[in-house]
Amino acid sequence: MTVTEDRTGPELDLEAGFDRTIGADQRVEPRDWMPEAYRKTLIRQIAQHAHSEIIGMQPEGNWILRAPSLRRKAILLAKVQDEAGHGMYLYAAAETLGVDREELTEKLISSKQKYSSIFNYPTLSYADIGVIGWLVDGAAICNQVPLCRCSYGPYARAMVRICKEESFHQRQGFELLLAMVNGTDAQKAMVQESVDRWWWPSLMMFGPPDDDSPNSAQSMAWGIKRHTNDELRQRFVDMSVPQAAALGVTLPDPELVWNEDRKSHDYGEPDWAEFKAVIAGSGPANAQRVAHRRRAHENGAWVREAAQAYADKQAARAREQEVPA
Ligand code: BYC
Repeated sequence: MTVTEDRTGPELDLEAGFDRTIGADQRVEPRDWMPEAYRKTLIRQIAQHAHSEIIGMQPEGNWILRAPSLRRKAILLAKVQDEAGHGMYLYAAAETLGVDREELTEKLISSKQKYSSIFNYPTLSYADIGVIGWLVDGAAICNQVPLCRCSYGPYARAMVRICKEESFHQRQGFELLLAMVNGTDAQKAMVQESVDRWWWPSLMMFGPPDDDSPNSAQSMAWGIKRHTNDELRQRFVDMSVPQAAALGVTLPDPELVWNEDRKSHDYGEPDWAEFKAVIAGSGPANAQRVAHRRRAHENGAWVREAAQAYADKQAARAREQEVPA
């Protein structure tokens, strides 16, 4: 249902109903009335999330043909396919808010909508496959588990399945790294070099610091986000430190230290100027990622046209077979 922000008597009732749903921590469903700003915020976040899954296939897809064994290739193929599936669930969730997937794809390939900053960094070695699983999927899990309790039903339900798959992704990354750090000195060095490159961009996945996050307060009030960016970043740091120790790798932050008072780790400040540049389109791989996605979309035009022609033909046949009343 399309609504205007011009509030009349009945609309105030609708708004009170929406507020009650949020206040009682219940789910908002597609047919329920919702404020236009809530709908827009969800479309923005879910579309960015869907785009991230789809663009996120590229850095890892880059290594499918170079995976060192059949087993590693099968794992990587399955993971990249899962990411395509996540993108599909999320586009479907966005469509329940009244937008069309085609329209969202257009916005992605014309850079009018964002996707996660992390996928604008290149995958330079096979260790990156392990580190993406460990750190990038690990960060995604920290960020996304609370989204299973998001106030918008279709997004929350999509996240339940996505999170189950993400946790496998994280484990396969850690398992790959464990094999590499127990391998040759060259393999160990490859893992450390990769961790050095991905640590800071992984911290940036959680978004800007809370005092520079324009959307957090409203999204938290609406129950879309359940924790602030800094809270989740802290959770990720605390989770990663013992895992790094288990792998025998060093996290590239000289300020990283346990703080007994806070019962958490203190850590250094990510380079927020770099983050801003990456989300503004000037990261190392932005142009390549978007161009690749645009090309894939254009190359797929004939498939969409063929599917449409087939659907039209089926519909025409069904009409012909209809017995007149
Ligand atoms: N990258 O007010 P803020 C995956 C933007 S896929 C780019 O804090 P919000 C995976 C933000 O959009 C992982 N942009 O925003 C896939 C906003 O700009 P606009 C994707 C970012 O929405 C394949 C502005 O900065 N995960 O895991 O309250 C393989 C101000 O920020 C980023 C999701 O999408 C960023 N990192 O909070 C492996 C999770 N951070 O839109 C793994 C769902 C911020 O106003 N999304 N921006 O122009 C969220 O949880 C939230 O949207 C965010 C940002 C925490 C990301």
